[in-house]
Amino acid sequence: MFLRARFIKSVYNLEDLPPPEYPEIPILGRSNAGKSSLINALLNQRNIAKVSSTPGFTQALNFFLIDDRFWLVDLPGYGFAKVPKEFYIKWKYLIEGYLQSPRDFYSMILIFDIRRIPDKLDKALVDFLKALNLPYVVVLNKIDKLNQREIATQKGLYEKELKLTPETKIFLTSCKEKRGLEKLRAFIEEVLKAK
Ligand SMILES: Nc1nc2c(ncn2[C@@H]2O[C@H](COP(=O)(O)OP(=O)(O)OP(=O)(O)O)[C@@H](O)[C@H]2O)c(=O)[nH]1
Ligand SMILES: [Mg+2]
Repeated sequence: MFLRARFIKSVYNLEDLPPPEYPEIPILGRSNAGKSSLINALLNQRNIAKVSSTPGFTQALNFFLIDDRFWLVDLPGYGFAKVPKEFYIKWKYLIEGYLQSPRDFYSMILIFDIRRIPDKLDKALVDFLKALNLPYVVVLNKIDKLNQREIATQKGLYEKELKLTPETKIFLTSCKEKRGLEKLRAFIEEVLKAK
């Protein structure tokens, strides 16, 4: 169980990244997938990370220090319609620059809305992480919206489309109904201890 979470800072430019003092677990995914909600759910806090039904809500890298042990980093999402191309280019520069910085990444958490079909942006993100050899786990969120059979089908689709290896850990969660979070917390504990 994580006990104490403290918001540290919002980073809009790579020059403003805090020195890599703690193990870092960034949360990546499409806009509206539930990145900010996942942080709140994991920490059992209502609104430490700001959640919004407006896609593109989180625009900075937001650092949260958990129990003086590690950082969870809430990232701005990609891929929502109706934004100028410059916005995506800026996102790409910030995120790619961050992921290529010499930091103490323990694992990425890649979160998806399980109802969606993975598209080329999702695939590009996974390919990027693979190319950099960055460790990641996959979270399929919003399972409250589907039945068991649909969940199994979508999970299979993600494995296939993102070319996930059998070793890739996949967590099924609902931030809304607080499901599947204990396993994800246990995984975080495990990576923190293993390194
Ligand atoms: N039904 C359901 N809705 C969820 C779940 N998780 C998040 N949501 C909703 O999805 C919307 C987006 O959630 P956010 O956590 O703001 O998403 P985000 O990935 O941080 O989005 P950006 O900051 O725009 O990148 C909000 O309306 C949430 O309430 C879930 O497990 N089930
Ligand atoms: Mg957000």
